[in-house]
Amino acid sequence: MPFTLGVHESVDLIFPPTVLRDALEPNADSGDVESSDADSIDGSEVRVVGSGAELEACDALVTFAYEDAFLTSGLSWIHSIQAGVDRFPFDELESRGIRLTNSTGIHGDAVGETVLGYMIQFARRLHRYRDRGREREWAHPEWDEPFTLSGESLCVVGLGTLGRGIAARADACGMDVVGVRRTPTPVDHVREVYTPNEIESAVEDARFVAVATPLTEETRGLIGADVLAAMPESGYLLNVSRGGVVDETALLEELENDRLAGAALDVFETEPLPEESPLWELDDVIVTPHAAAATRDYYRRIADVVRENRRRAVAGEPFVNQVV
Ligand code: NDP
Ligand code: 7N6
Repeated sequence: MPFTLGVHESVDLIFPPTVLRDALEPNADSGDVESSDADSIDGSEVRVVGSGAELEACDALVTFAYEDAFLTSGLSWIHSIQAGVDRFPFDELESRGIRLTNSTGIHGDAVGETVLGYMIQFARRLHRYRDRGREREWAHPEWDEPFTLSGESLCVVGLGTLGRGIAARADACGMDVVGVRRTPTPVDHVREVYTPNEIESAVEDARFVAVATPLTEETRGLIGADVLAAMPESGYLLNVSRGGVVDETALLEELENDRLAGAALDVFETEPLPEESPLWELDDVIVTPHAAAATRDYYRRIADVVRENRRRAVAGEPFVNQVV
């Protein structure tokens, strides 16, 4: 059955749409494919599309953005190049019979390394040397500021692809790792798994709390004033999930009143983080621009998931990573 797959131009925020289109060619690895906007594959096509009438020629769409036009273009399947699909209208998609798949499963190493990097920066004070180096300032830290990760504690909230990637790396550094998720079954590299109603106990001894849940009705504001207050004053909050999972106002208040040592934030209530946000100015806050998962191999990992689901779509088999 011929199958036309659109690669939406919005993926350009993460990688050029043409590299994904080319990677979805059957003989992409041989490098002998001449690129064009609509290459033929076994009677099927992959083409880069915008949001206009060209969408109507597609059976399925791979996209970064969500747009209402996707609902009325005759698509049967939408693939999000993000794991987080909180911006998609699940009910609308379901009622129109449009299936939605996401990209969970591909980010464990990149985000795991980013979070490990945050913890190393804070422990070894690397972010401060970088700041001071800009002023050509040769300044030692206070004697009791630097520490090592070994023997320190980490609480990972959300123990899926991201959370496990973080936990494995922390464990390898000799950290004591606990975690939180709704299903309280054991997880490799995690000493104890708490449920969300026990979250304050889970964070009370944690030098670092890493947030890695999806944004859902249950997790919106999950890390609020109470949870932040339950953390030790020497604690650092690390958020790589979605801005809405953490109460940013409460976090700022804790940081400005020295009731938390610092934070590393990849995601924010408003993105890009507004220029006037005080978070930019704080010495012990690391801001990364929603880039914790960035890697030049991103498109290849997306291509693997999409290729498999395209095969399943044509064969009438159930999808992997199906959300709706
Ligand atoms: P997974 O689905 O693999 O894991 C989600 C985890 O969260 C599961 O362990 C789940 O366990 C847990 N969880 C769900 N609800 C709750 C809750 N109420 N309280 C505690 N834990 C909960 O997703 P990923 O790890 O792939 O991604 C997680 C999210 O991270 C994405 O949805 C996305 O928003 C964000 N993300 C951000 C990236 C970035 O670039 N910064 C990159 C990739 C993802 P259980 O069901 O047992 O509760
Ligand atoms: C693209 C970010 C997700 O949810 O937000 C992330 O997967 C991906 C680099």
